[in-house]
Amino acid sequence: MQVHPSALITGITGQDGAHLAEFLLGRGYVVHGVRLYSATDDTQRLRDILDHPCFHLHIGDLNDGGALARLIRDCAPNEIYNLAAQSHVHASFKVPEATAQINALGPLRLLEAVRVLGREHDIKFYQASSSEMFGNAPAPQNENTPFAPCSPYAAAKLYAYWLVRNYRDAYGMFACNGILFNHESALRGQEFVTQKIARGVAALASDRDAPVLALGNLNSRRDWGDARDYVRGMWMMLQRDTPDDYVLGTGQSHSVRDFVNAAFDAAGFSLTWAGIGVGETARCSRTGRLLVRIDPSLFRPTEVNNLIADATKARTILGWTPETDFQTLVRDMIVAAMDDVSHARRDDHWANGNNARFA
Ligand code: NAP
Ligand code: G4F
Repeated sequence: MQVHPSALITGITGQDGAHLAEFLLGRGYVVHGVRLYSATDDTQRLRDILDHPCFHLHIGDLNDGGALARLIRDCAPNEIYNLAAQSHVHASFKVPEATAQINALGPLRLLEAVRVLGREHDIKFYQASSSEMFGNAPAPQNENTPFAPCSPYAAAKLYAYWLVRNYRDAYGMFACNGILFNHESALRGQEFVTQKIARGVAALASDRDAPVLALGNLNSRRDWGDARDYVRGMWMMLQRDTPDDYVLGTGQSHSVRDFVNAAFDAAGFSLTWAGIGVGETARCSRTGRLLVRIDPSLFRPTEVNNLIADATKARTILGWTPETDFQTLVRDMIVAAMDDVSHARRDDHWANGNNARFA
């Protein structure tokens, strides 16, 4: 009888959870996904795999150590991927304590559960660490770059990072940190800048009355890759014989302004920028229509200015390379956002009584 490897994924309803689950199911895994209890349907990103015979959803919470221990005992996974987090950096300034509970103490609860169950030598553990931990350390950043977190989010992630290393050293656990730079996809949450831009551009392209795209800091630079490349990298880390920490990123950085220009370009607009600081705007070069403005409330109390990955270690040891370039990523996100906007408009059209076709 064939034995399938099994994985438990926290944060299953998020961008990476959905992509990783699909990737692992494609490799013959039994996948157990952990989602928060929700009275509303939060499984949109999982719609293609919900009926898969090897996919199982469970209620759990990184704030509830007992529930996590019971899940690990009952699911008996070979691999745990801890992707659950309060993952929004700006929000972490508003809810720093809740962010620490989930992002710092959550991984502690999971690691302790594995240890208390006596499974520390047969479960491999992946922790979703972040390039935000580098803060404003000089670019490019790699595994040897000193950390300098500049948000409650990054500080909490750094606690978890060190905990993973400590559990590896102290208890011999196979525990890895993936220090991942920004990665995006059509499944990206709408509060993150790439998806906000993609959705905003799609709305402006299809509706003359759509709101102007309001953004914060246009000058920060990020190393943006495609989430599907990164979930493959997470899995690769756990297939090694020895645990270690790896940076994943493309090695290319672009400013938020670059992303805005590329996104409008993909939707057929060319932009003319004018003004400086909070007065900066972008208009359609052909019609003069106002398309982008600055909203100072979106500035962060402290900002990470420039992230660029040096992923040499992942390339040489894991054989990992990202397959999607920046232009393709932007274009794919715009195509998906346009598609969603046109579906929503069609649904509205029929919902508003224009359903003579079915009368
Ligand atoms: P995401 O879309 O925001 O997903 C986060 C997931 O965590 C959601 O499913 C969320 O559920 C869940 N969650 C929140 N609080 C929880 C709790 N108390 N217990 C259990 N689950 C909880 O984030 P992502 O982009 O997929 O990122 C995955 C992980 O990688 C996160 O840890 C993030 O910090 C880290 N990371 C992401 C990037 C990136 O660029 N995407 C880069 C580096 C590191 P709800 O949606 O129901 O709240
Ligand atoms: O899209 P963001 O919110 O992503 P950020 O802060 O880089 O964090 C993401 O990547 C991290 C990895 O480095 C992850 F750990 C984290 O979980 C998350 O996935 O913002 C990107 C940049 C920032 O500099 C921000 O100030 O875009 C700037 N920005 C400008 N206007 C905006 C906006 N960000 C958001 N979210 N919304 C804006 O309107």
